[in-house]
Amino acid sequence: MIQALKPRTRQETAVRQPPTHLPKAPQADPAELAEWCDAFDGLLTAYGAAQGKEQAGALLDALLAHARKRHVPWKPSGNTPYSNTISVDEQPPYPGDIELEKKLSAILRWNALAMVVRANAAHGELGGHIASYASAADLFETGFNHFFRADDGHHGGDLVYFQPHSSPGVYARAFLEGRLGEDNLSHYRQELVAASQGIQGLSSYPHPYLMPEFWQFPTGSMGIGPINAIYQARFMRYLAHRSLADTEGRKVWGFFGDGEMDEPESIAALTLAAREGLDNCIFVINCNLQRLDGPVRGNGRIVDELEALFSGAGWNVVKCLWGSEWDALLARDHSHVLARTFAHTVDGEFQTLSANDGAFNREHFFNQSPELAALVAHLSDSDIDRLRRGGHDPVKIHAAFASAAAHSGQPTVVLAKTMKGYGMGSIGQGRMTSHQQKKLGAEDLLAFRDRFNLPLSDAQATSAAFLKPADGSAEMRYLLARRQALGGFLPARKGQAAPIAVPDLRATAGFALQADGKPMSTTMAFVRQLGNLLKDAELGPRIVPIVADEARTFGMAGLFRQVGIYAPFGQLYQPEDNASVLLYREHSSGQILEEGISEAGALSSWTAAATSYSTHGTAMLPFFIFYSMFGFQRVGDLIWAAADQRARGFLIGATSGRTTLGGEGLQHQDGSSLLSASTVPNCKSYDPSFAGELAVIIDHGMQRMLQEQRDEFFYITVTNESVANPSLPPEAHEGVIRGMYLLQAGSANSARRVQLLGSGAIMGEVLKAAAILERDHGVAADIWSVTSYAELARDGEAQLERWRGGAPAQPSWFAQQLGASQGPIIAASDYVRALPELVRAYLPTDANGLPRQHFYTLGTDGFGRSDSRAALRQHFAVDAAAIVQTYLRSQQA
Ligand SMILES: Cc1ncc(C[n+]2csc(CCOP(=O)(O)OP(=O)(O)O)c2C)c(N)n1
Repeated sequence: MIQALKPRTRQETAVRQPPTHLPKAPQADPAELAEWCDAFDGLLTAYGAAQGKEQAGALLDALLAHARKRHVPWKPSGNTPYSNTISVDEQPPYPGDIELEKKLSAILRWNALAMVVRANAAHGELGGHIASYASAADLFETGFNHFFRADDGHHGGDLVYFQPHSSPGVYARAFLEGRLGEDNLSHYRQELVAASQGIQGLSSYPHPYLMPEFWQFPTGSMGIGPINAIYQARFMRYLAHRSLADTEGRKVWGFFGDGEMDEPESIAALTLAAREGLDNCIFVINCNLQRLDGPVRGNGRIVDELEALFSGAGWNVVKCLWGSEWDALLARDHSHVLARTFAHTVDGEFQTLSANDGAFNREHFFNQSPELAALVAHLSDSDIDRLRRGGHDPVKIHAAFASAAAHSGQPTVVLAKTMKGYGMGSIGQGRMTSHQQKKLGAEDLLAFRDRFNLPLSDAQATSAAFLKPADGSAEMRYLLARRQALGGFLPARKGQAAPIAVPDLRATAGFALQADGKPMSTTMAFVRQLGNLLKDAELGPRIVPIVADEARTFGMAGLFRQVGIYAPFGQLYQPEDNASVLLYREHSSGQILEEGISEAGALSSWTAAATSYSTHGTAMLPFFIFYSMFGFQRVGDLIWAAADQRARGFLIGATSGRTTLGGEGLQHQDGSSLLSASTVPNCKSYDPSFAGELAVIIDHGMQRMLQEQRDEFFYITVTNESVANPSLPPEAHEGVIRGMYLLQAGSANSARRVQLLGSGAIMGEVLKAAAILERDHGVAADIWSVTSYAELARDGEAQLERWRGGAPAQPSWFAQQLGASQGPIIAASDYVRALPELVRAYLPTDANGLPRQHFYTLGTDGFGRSDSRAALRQHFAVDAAAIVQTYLRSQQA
């Protein structure tokens, strides 16, 4: 029994965040107050319904300004009353057939539940969720029936980010739409078994990688959906401002949980959305007040918290808290007793109320005061039970969505109050454990059937049979007609866009291929090549340079003038450096996305651009350049999601390696990003040493992504250390791409040989070590430039895989290159040893299958330090001396 709703101690009241916005005992003289209120009402009436409100608002603004002049320290609260934002008189007529929609949503609820129950009956460990969709169903359905536009060839379609664990509901709908069959639904979370039978199984959450014709946006990791959705909406504006795609009228809808809003990424970009006036972005937060373990804010009210947060960030907030059944009660609540009681009820109590029946609600909520009890005296307990929360009433949801969709100048958040596990009865609705509920017994299934009046026999219900109305039935005709009116089905993902011609490599990177020993860093070479690519008439406009406040660090300031920084409202000031060639130029059609200090934001922009070929049918080529340590380490999960979304683009990890960024120390020095990158299946990662190698890799990436339309992306590390760049002969190009090539052969006439493997920042030490070995020890050193241990290892694994499958053994590229070599192999890397260790399994072998040569790896394991490059390389034992020493010791072993 809850000790519900009794007067609180002062301390309790403080914890419960007493609302400041509600009518309470006036401090002012009542007569005086009444006069003020009369005058205010008079103003409203004098100007008529719509204009009256504007006038009243202007008056309040003016009064506030006046109060401030008089130093009255009062601020309006960030909260409005705990009621629906759209009043009954503002509510548009409902455009749908409520009864048919009710029947359809009952069927969808059932099929979503049946999918999870059946999967878990077959294999107890499969998991899945019922309670989340049960609470979100009406929100989704109102969207599907009345708002979500699909791509019909004219309107490009809305983009919907679905709450991941509510995906059974989306599958259930696709089943009724005829896009999925019973065989698919029966293989929910059984993708491998399904594939072995030639069936498309259903992925647990939205995964475009696994269901490439269905899901568009991966949302399974909480927080990724919200930040990606905002940057997607922003990217649509970017495309339009740059005249690359017509995104007018298209919306991004993001459906997220109230618990999910605790993730930092969920709220990281709220101010950006408001600042850029993204009225094409609508968030719908399903405030079922619960997360996995329990209440989101048991001792407070999440709706109030989110309202203050979003409105403070500059969003339009629409609250949808109470269903139509409350209208009459609220209309009669002249003394505001109901409003005051809501305001004193914390979410922990609202949850308990949702888990119990009408009698309980009467006793513990309405019977708190005689006045409140009187308000519901005419209602039976069942009537009280039927008082829905706003997020379960399509009429209220529709009003909220319509107002959100029509709102201009700001993004909108709809805060919809629901019940977790709605309709799941005593086992699921509002229970602490509802999130985990996935196995339902016969009684529970029958109760659910009865609760939603489903046309199922006992046998069908207890066997969790899927339910589909007959073709041509009123339900099916309605469902299909609604989608037809909105342009077709969604989600639906496209896999191709028109290819883009890649400019000739010699034209854009001749300087790098024919470097003739010129000193430059790979970062400089990258910026120069990018500058040239930007000038290409076809490809240039499709390039999206992205930085997170480090363009100057990487020598990219010249691009500010060349292509401009995207700023939706242009540049409203004359920049301080107006006369400079490196002028900071902002423009509404600027090309660079300057994201400020938000790698998460920049990565989200990159994802939107890198998937534009699919979402907008316009291929783009993003280059996000960042401190390599703040990529895979900092926003690795966003990169993983981009990989899932089949991103195509370049990530450029600059100032890379543990020792090139001398003075910056432990938190900046990266020894692991290439290792992380090697674990992302569709990411190809490279650590080039020279400008020519970099140029070939970029060209190769563009061919694969833009021409061949392969769903892969490239991570390339570049350094800020200027080195002498050899020219790159054409015959070396294949090796650069496949992971290694012979950079320099040691002298032919020496009996003693060593194979030195170098890459990226450490290549200079390898070259020095080779010179020392030749000069001081008479050892011929063959130098191999390893551009990618990850690609070498993948190739080695692919050969092994073929061999395991019965094909004759073939040496990997790594083994082929070193096959005829002599002497120990020593690899030195600016990354942890585990990176070069990736290739150990693929060493050239003798007749017994054992490695022919010793293989030693030197790397930068451990925390970085602030010191010079030379001191750091000595400290990590990756310098020339350490390489020479390793060789000499190998000869004593
Ligand atoms: C980054 C991350 N952390 C944890 C989880 C596991 N998880 C999945 S759903 C969930 C609770 C979600 O609560 P809420 O957002 O309120 O949604 P509801 O199911 O209540 O609608 C958690 C913790 C996850 N998917 N991603």
